[in-house]
Amino acid sequence: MAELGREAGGAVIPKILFASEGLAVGSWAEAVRALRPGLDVVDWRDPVDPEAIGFALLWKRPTTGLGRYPNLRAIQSLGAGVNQLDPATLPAGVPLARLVDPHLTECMVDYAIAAVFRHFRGFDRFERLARARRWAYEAPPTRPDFPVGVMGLGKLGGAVADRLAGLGFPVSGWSRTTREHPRVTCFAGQAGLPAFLRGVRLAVCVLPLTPETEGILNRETLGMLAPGSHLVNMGRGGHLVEPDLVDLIRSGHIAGATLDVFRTEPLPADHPFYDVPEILITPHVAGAPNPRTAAPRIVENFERAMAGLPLLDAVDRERGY
Ligand code: NDP
Ligand code: OXD
Repeated sequence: MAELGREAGGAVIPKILFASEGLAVGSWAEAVRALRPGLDVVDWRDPVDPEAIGFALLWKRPTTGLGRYPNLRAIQSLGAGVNQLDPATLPAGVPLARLVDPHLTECMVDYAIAAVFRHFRGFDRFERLARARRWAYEAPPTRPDFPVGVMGLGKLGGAVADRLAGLGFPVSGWSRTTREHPRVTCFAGQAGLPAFLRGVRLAVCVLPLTPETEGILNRETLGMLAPGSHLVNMGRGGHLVEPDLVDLIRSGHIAGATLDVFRTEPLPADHPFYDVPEILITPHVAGAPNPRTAAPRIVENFERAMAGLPLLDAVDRERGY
């Protein structure tokens, strides 16, 4: 085993900078060191020689510019999404990777399944009826009559679509480029969006937020869903035009929504969503990375960056995801 902070040949191992709002460095440093004992993870607020930093782990905006680290070879997001990183603080030409973590994927799948079943079995409606002391029997629905559409068929959306299809729901999916999936009916691009939306009773959004997907859930697109449909947004708040959803719920076109992400987080206490009983608000909890399960990918990307190899799960900065 290499001496702490040095490779076997004596060369100093570059350090990993940790810059996050909301995540604490301790458990991440521990998880990385459990795999590579010589690897040092330092919080951005701690004193460090800027030249010693070779790799950065970021969640949300770093409050300090990364340009001051001349030997920075790569940036690894600690989230699957990267839109929360302020591009102005990311040095041009330094490769960026998003996080792929099996625990986070599983959490997202669990959240989607819970939300789909809540709407499918009418728990949202029964909860409101019971509060009004009303007993309204309905025969249980059948899964083949409840088509679900997943917007985004990447690492997370693909896993969600696959699991819902395995549960017996007819599942369709929408992506930017054409995808193929043995159990999912696939649609692609703006041209494929209307046909995708018209065929589903419940839409689950697991898209990245990019200039193309900003405001994609709006009066026009949600209006294409069949009357009485549901929406689950677990992508980003910027996907949804919030007043449009409220109007569509008030008009009865959308029966209910489960929302995990919002344009402003935390959702301000005076936000109109709190007054809409058909909306379930969860505080951006659908998925979160786990240091232990995420560390292998982080260490692999560190080693790739040091060897000058392309990162796994690299972000195309032009495309925005
Ligand atoms: P990926 O990059 O693996 O997949 C993105 C998918 O979205 C791809 O299928 C891509 O299409 C599709 N897409 C992108 N742009 C468009 C577009 N303009 N039109 C149609 N489809 C488009 O991302 P992940 O699955 O890992 O993550 C998805 C998002 O989930 C994150 O960016 C983040 O916003 C959100 N998220 C939310 C969490 C939460 O707790 N609520 C937790 C983690 C992530 P193509 O296949 O053609 O490239
Ligand atoms: C993510 C998130 O992008 O937690 O990983 O939202």
